[in-house]
Amino acid sequence: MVVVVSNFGKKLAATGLVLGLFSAGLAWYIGGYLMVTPDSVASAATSAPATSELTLQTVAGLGDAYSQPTWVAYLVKDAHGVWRQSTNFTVPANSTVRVTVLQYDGASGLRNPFLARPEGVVGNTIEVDGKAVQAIDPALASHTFAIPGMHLVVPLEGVADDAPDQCEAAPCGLEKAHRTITFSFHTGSRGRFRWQCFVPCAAGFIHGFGGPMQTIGYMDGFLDVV
Ligand SMILES: [Cu+2]
Repeated sequence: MVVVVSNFGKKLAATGLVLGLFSAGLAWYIGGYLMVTPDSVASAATSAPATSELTLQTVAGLGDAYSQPTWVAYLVKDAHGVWRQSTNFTVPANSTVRVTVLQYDGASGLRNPFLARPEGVVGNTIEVDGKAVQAIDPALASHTFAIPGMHLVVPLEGVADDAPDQCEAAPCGLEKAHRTITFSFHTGSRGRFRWQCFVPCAAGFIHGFGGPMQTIGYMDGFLDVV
């Protein structure tokens, strides 16, 4: 009888320990992973009235594979010209934002070719390596910069697979193979808008839409219009 009680006590203690460890793990996952969002980086003011500049780059692999997974990601240049790992951007309300995307990643291709046509940008035109373009080949899309709530879609053409001098480590410098995509869009009243990539670019995930495609700081984030 005594033995039974003792065993029961041990089982209870073991169950309590497992539950405690599970709760601690869950708390760490929620607090340290799910609720962590990168700082917001403001677009840079320009001399033209009500205009600012946002400079981004997309890279094939961000992270050292130890402290962070090596994932496809966007980076943003801050006011001091330093590349930061953040996908939360702040831009002024009722203004024109001029965006430059330095695209260092290869093509994955769009599932929905409709998104290969820019939408919501000034003149319905984007510039790819200095050339005005009204649509790209959907198969050559590497990422999109899309803000559904603002009806903005910008497809980003990828670097050719055989391009020399491809970027291995982020942030990437201008000497590495890249495409330069520029466009402008107008902001309206204040608000927080979700933006995201729509190209299934998450290598190693089911249908290419897991991991970085659903994690703030990689392939999606927020545009705060203030
Ligand atoms: Cu992407």
